[in-house]
Amino acid sequence: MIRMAKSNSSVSPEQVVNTVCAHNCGGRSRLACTVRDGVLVRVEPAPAPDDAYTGLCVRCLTLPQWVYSKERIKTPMRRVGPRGSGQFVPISWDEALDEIVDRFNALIDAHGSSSIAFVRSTSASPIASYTRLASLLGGGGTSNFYGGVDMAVHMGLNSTFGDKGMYGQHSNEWTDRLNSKLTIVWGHNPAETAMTAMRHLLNARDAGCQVVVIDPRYSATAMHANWWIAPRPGSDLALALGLLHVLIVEGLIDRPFLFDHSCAPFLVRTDSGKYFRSGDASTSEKPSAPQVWDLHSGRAVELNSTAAPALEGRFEVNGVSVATAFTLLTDSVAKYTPSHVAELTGLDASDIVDLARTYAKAGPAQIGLGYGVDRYKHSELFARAAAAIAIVTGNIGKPGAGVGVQSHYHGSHPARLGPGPALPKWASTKPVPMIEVGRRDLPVRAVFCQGDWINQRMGDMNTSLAYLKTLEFVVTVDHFFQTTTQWSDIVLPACTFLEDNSAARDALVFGNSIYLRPKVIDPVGEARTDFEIERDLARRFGLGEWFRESSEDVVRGQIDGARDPAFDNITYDQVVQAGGAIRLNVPTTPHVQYGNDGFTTKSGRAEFYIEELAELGEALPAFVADHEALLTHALAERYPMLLVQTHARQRAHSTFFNTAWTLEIWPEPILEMNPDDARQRGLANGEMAEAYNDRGHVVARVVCNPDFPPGMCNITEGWKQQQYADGNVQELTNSEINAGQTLIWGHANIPFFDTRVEIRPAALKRQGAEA
Ligand SMILES: Nc1nc2c(c(=O)[nH]1)N[C@H]1C(S)=C(S)[C@@H](COP(=O)(O)OP(=O)(O)OC[C@H]3O[C@@H](n4cnc5c(=O)[nH]c(N)nc54)[C@H](O)[C@@H]3O)O[C@H]1N2
Ligand SMILES: Nc1nc2c(c(=O)[nH]1)N[C@H]1C(S)=C(S)[C@@H](COP(=O)(O)OP(=O)(O)OC[C@H]3O[C@@H](n4cnc5c(=O)[nH]c(N)nc54)[C@H](O)[C@@H]3O)O[C@H]1N2
Ligand code: SF4
Ligand SMILES: [Mo]
Repeated sequence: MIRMAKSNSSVSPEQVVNTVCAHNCGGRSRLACTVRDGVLVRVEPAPAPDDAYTGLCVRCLTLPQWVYSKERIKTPMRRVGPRGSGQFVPISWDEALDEIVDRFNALIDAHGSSSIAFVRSTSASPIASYTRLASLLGGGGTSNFYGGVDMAVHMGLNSTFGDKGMYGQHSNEWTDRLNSKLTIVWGHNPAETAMTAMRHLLNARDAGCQVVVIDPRYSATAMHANWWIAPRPGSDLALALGLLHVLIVEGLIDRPFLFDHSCAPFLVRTDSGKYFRSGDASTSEKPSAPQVWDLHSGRAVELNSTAAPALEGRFEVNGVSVATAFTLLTDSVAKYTPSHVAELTGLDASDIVDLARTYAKAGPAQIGLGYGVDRYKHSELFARAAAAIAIVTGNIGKPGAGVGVQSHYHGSHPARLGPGPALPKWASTKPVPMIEVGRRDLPVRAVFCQGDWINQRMGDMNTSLAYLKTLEFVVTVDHFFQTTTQWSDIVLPACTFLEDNSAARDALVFGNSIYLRPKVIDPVGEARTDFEIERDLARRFGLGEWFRESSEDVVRGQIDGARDPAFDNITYDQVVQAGGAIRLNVPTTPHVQYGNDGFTTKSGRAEFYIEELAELGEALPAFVADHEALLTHALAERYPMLLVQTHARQRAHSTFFNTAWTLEIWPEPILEMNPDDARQRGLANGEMAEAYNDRGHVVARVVCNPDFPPGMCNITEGWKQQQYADGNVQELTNSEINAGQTLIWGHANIPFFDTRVEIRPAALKRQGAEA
């Protein structure tokens, strides 16, 4: 991480423009961009209104190489060879846009607007993601491929604490780490994936907070921990249940918190698993609040009519057997004794006991989740178990406590910008869960991709690719030729976040401030912004009336129209005058989630028990051992290696895949594994190997790492098709659909890491590789 350098703008004719990084590492770093004669020549950190949030990573020093890369798409292109051949010719913007409009209109006339689907990059501008156009097209809106990544952990947290939106924030502000006595960094590698937030963790550690990293790999973050705990991959749910077992058996629980803020005292019918309510026998009645057991009268009553609800116990009410939710939790974790969990996770039983005790006794303690624990089939159950650990110990709603994702912007003040431009009431899209694409019949015949969809967003790529080949028309808008462009009919050149013609491309909240993202340089080649492309297409579709504003107008509306008190007395003009960033109207103390506001669940309490999931046996977060990562899985014998795809320090996903400085350090995809695993397969460091399973294969160079756990290997996600010697890591990844997630949330997360492979020396050698 690089701290601020002094800008020399005052002594040279160069101009320094401050903007905010748009790459989806989530860091939102404020960048000071030096522009000389209209050319971006240097990127340094720009001061944030609160210095706690000043800083950037080394990747962004390479932005000039990124933005002026020779691989930039400079003009619109039309496919001329067979699909997939990569043969394109330049065409004019008018030709390209006309062709898209003609083809889309013909499909809409023949098959309706759901025959078109939109899909977007996570780095896209929040106000220019083609969502407005997608909602208006054909008078009924198009299909919308959504979901699939980073969602399981949020599903679990949202189910427990109340829905805060799919990427809702449950953790306290970053600077609150200093108030923690212990923090568990669980399945997260901020030293590489949240570089600007890592300092808050290190500051806390230096101030005496114990840092515990739970990761099967000795990660760059584990290096900095006081305690590194390495369970077998995919076994964290068992570990969390084991910790709950110890906490409950040893009485390391916060009874007042459980009584006042959780579902613990609610009675549950043991026949149906549903909450027991008044008039429970009659299912036709509108559900009222769950009842509790009154210890004084020995009856089931409304919660607010007793001063003595039971926390524990099994009872009979009118012939119905009931138990408190806490008793069901206690009983459900009874079998996760330290020794049983040791078998399931590969850990020492004494470490499990120690961790539970240390966490409960430390003082305010945090659990910071990453997305390494999001990419297994039952990750939402894991997140619910992790949340239950915080609930039973009362580690929520106070400084230094909390449980939530601690990546991306999670750790910012939860201030909300005002809404974007109004749309008519009928405007909407038809959601299609990404994970189901290619796996069920869809009405879609054409796809509009903002960014690289097939390489980046889809597991089990051969299934998705087969689907893509059935489509009649594919459009991709991107900065670079990448994997999906290869399969497209029309390719459009998009401006990067640095190029624009507008004073305010986006506004965003980060940390405790509001930032603008202005134009830094002119568009490269004939590139246009996504905002302009969406507007130009809309006009051609006869929808121009909904796209009258400039991006600056939209941003002004979002700031001046914000109803959040954090924006009181803050106007767009003031943010501009302040140089594009201003501190929000929020307290100077770090924000604490659930400190003042209650939970937004139906009961207003933290709900570790979810009655809707009783039919699947998941009302409590049970350990479901049916997923590919586990050694007990049927595929484990044939495919003994687990392949994860961590996020790479030198890229943000695929971004920077082609910058010279990052390639110098890490020029090609590597397959990292323990030297013993390599040796057993006749492989040595630096040799080319093939990882394969029933879904596909990839060829990559082996890097032997003695710190790597036996049985686990890694190829970082984000390499582009043209960088692989053969195959693609995404051919191997799993796309199994989770029923519980689908039942509650209507879609499932892609279990990218539930991927077993076997590895052998590659028959095919990369060109130029040593024999
Ligand atoms: N440099 C860089 N930063 C990024 C990104 C990027 O591409 N590059 N991407 C951004 C995005 S969108 C995301 S979602 C985040 C992801 O970033 P992270 O949340 O850090 O996720 P990963 O890198 O996927 O994995 C984190 C850690 O989980 C570990 N892990 C794997 N399996 C298990 C398991 O079963 N149990 C446990 N406890 N740990 C496990 C891995 O070994 C790894 O060290 O990073 C963001 N930041
Ligand atoms: N196997 C495996 N796959 C994964 C993951 C994993 O762990 N394992 N992680 C998943 C996760 S967590 C995430 S968040 C996704 C990220 O997936 P994406 O968001 O799709 O990844 P990016 O590489 O950021 O962007 C994809 C493409 O969009 C282009 N692009 C970037 N910005 C813009 C823009 O402003 N306009 C236009 N038109 N194009 C733009 C980029 O050049 C790039 O080609 O990847 C997922 N894929
Ligand atoms: S890639 Fe991430 S850490 Fe690096 S400058 Fe951009 S936002 Fe900051
Ligand atoms: Mo992500």
